[in-house]
Amino acid sequence: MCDSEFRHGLLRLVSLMIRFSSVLLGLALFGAAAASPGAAAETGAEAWLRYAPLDPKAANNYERLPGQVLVLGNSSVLRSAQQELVQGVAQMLGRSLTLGTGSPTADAIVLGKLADVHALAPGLNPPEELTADGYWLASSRVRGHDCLLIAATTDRGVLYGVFALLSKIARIDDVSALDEVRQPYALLRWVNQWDNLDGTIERGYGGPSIFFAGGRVREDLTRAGQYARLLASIGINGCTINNVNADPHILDDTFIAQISRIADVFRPWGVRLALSADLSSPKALGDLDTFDPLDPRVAEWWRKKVDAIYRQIPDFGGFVVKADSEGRLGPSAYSRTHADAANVIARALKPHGGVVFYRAFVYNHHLDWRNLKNDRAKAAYENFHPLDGAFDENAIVQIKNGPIDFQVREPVSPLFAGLRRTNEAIELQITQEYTGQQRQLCFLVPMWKEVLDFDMRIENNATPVKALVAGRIFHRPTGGLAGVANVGADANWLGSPLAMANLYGFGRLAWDPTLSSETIIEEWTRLTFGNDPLVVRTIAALQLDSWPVYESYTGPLGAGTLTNILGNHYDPGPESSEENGWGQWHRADHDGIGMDRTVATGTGFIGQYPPEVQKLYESLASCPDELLLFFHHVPYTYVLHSGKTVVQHIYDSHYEGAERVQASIARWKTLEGHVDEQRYRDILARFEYQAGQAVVWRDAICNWIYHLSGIADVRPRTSDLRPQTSYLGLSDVGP
Ligand code: GCV
Repeated sequence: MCDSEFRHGLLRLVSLMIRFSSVLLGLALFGAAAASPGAAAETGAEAWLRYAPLDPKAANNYERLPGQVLVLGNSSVLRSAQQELVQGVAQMLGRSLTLGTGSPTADAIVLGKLADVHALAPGLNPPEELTADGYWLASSRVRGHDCLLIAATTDRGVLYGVFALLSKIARIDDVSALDEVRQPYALLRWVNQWDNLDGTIERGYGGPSIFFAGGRVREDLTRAGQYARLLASIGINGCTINNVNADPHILDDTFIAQISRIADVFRPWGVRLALSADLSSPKALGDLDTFDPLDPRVAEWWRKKVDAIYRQIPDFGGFVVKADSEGRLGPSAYSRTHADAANVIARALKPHGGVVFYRAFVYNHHLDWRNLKNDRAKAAYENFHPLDGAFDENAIVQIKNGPIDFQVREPVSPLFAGLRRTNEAIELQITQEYTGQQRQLCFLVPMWKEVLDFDMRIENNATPVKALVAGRIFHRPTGGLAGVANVGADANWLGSPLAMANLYGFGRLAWDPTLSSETIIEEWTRLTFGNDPLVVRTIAALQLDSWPVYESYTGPLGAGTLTNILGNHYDPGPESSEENGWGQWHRADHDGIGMDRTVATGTGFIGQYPPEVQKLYESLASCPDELLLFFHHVPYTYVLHSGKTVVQHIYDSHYEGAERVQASIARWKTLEGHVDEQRYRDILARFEYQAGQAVVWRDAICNWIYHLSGIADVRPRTSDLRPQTSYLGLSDVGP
């Protein structure tokens, strides 16, 4: 054994001893807490709610945390808040909080709605007015005792405040003198699940459904309840549980009773259950001979159906609707508009406080690819902009972030600026359909930040997408963010431990889109892997690099993810985009590449943006390199702002991307002994697999572009990287 091996072995031994002794310490000190899921093998099931025991030095910071918890009021959400607090404090600090009632008899953590807090301490007021779901954390004297108040206007807000306090403790933040108000940026913060009733999940990569199996709601809904807890911890307040390609039978009367069981396990976490509905349901279920939204019988059908749902699920959130899209039936069957379709459902929901999210993902997938003026990107705006103002107040148009379909890089959808008298929500995709399907690392928060921060310059004013979707610019009654999550029954929810940063990040951005990617990933890493600075630094950096890295070997210069769009959306397959009606064209031929979407010579798509943005994209001089091929068709020899030709950029970025993934392996290996063995090995294997996949992509795309362009790489290169596609049976065969 050489010296360094010996030192390494010794270090590992010491680290194991430390971990062993802290386990013993944990067992001795924390009693029941040590048997908690957080102390068990790290499968990732607890995600960012591990509440791992703090080391004694860190725990000392919380010596003065009150030992009593007082809950003002009684509801299932408040009970969750109390239990969460007791569990978190026990696991992290090894202290058992005592439960009090009435008024504090010792220093206490006081949980309750502001009105109830005022009954105890009339003079106490937050520094700013609390809106729905916002909370106030404050250190204050109450009836002679030092108290930590967690107050809100709703029970749900109190629960959010408890999660915030526990997150601070887990990240060793100071909680000794708090006076902070946190308010959600947008009212509606939902996740969508694309679960089918047979238990499969469309574009799900984390195992089968936690809700359905064999055409029924699962008997055991433990995971569904745990999911709601995770969602609540990041401020998500609604969840649709079934695929937007909806099976009409979800609305069968007998099925609603089953679904109400899922609502029951969501309710204690303040998560409203919602459903995807098929617009043709009145006819498809055999009740009527039509689903024409303007037929009074159809309106009556929806009203009765919705009333029946609310009888069983009083806090039902509403519906998401996909219509006239990818073969789904829609209002066009009766020459009606999308507003007619949305409103017939919205009106049924209105008396109960429900909402309908109507998806703008409407396009013709039989477009004539030979017509260079055809452009799928134009579809959402063309369909919905003329209807601005025609949607009811509780209808929301749900718009995918980009005009195509969750590609690795797209400009923002111009429709965000095209609706001023209509509620909007942005749809982001947490499940990594086109971005590595959780087998490859791609932290999407930086991409989402770019979209949310993008300034549409409506009437030459600052009008960022985040403010538009929250309804802040045009003073809309509601709006928000929807994330397609698709968690499954795998222990770690999304099929990969590092991918959970995307779910966490979605929730944090929906709550506060002004948070930076760096802040979000640091929070997530500390909560998920602990506070070891090396671990935090390394994982945060790997995550922050991962989107540009993935883009560099899969989707250059805005051409779209050059994947097999007709099959698994995962392997390289640039030829599959062309010569079909799906409209994910990159128009690569022997002379050049890219879609001409200019007003001057192309499809005219750019004309859908407000003037300042049009100007930015229309001109080659100002169009950013990363979106060049989305907006322009150029010869391979076209010189980018970077000084490289397009073709050379494609070669270089693919080689660099593959090298950077290879380098991730070494970066990850620095964490051996700093991360629990189970997750260390799992993630290492994933990086090794990804390094192989990056080589597969590099070689496929470089060969393709060479054969198309006939222009050789100026640096003829070979690589010593070898594809490693055998990991965990994840070959290059897609889902
Ligand atoms: C649920 C893309 C996906 C489909 C998805 C669709 C949508 O086309 O590949 O699986 O369908 O988007 O968002 O409706």
